[in-house]
Amino acid sequence: MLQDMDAYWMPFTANRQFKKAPRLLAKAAGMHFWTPEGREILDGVAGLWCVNAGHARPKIVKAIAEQAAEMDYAPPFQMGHPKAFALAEQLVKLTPPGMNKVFFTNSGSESVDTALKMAIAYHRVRGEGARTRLIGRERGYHGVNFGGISVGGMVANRKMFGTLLAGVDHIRHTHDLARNAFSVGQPAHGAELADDLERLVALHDASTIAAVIVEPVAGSTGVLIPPVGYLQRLREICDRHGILLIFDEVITGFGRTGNPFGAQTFGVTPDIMTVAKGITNGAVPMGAVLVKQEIHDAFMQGPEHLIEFFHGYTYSAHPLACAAALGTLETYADEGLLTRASQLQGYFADALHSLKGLPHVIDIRNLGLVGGIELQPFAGQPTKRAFDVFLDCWEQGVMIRTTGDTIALSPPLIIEKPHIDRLVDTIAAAIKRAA
Ligand code: PXG
Ligand code: PLP
Repeated sequence: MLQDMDAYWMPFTANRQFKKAPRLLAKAAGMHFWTPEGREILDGVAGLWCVNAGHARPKIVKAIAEQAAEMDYAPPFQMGHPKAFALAEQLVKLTPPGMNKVFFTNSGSESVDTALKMAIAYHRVRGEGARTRLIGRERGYHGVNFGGISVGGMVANRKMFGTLLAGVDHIRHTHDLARNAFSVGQPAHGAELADDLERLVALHDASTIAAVIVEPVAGSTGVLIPPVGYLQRLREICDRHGILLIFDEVITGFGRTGNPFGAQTFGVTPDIMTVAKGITNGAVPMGAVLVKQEIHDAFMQGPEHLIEFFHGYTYSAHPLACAAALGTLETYADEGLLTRASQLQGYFADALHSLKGLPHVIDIRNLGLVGGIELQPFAGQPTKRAFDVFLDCWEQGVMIRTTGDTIALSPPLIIEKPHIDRLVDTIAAAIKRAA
């Protein structure tokens, strides 16, 4: 029976195209999905950058099932439950030194809006209430809520939605095909692009700027790896001017770049980190904001019976999400997954860069277990060539993701070398056909 697909308005989907030729998933385990007909699909993108330990991992499944039976829900305001505290303690063991406080949300978008509100409120509780301006970066992706699209820099996600938040500005993106095409790992050129923040400080004055938010590796826009020295320079400029630095680690968190967080891979500690996705291995929606001790402490003043931060979600620290996250962190620890990308990245890089020279491949980018393959668009039809490759790979039993004309890869961190070979071989054949 053909399922009725009319009622569901699908997110970030070409709805009409999809409903004419649906791609349905019915089952998942390890490195694979299966369609309802039982066709096996290799997962080249960890679902949507989130299933870092692979699918249907026993400790996570068990934790969720047991928690659902024991306590389905507990209100998070003026109440707590043991797993929320246990999870926060576990998370701060993974963060850079000093990032000791955890605020729970349900998604990356909520984490971003929470972090932006925290930054503005932090300056206010310290008596610098004029610091309200937020700085993002061109081509940034910070989710889809109004705060996130305001600091974000992907035009399609912004242009339909009016005037967005006031008082936001953007530094330049770091993509530079002319100087950096086919760099293996971090590109050599572009640290000086961080100085664009000095331009905005000169324009607005530092006393009006609350925070700068960037992804350590820009994922959604097509995998842009930060140039050597760039993030260090951004950190220095923020320090010079009393501006908070927020790393949006929704994709780079939980092992994607070879360390628990991108902050550790790049050796730069932000003031606030936003995470989601891999925190529960994608199994239950959850996000978190990880914060330096002194930011949290600045709020802890006034009468003790008063709420210090007027913010939170009905489902903050949801028991099922906390259980899933604890099962996830245990799985990551058991199998060394948070550093596994650093061992596999050489093989992954070689495989990806073997695609250099194929028709229409104009750049290949990689770091840890993230890869980007940028294609020359068909004249007058942006995004179509990459979408053709995506559809071709799906037919061949491989799931990839495309954004603009870039193929983005972010396989589960349990991937083995033969899977990498199959992934890259399938993409190579599809690129040759997308002529
Ligand atoms: N920040 C970053 C850096 C992200 O990558 C979000 C925030 C938002 O998270 P939620 O959980 O609200 O979706 C993300 C999410 C893509 C793609 O095409 C990437 C994301 C979401 C949807 C599509 O690469 N990342
Ligand atoms: N809208 C209404 C009318 C609500 O009562 C609430 C929460 O109580 C919300 C939105 C926010 O929902 P959530 O806390 O799940 O983000």
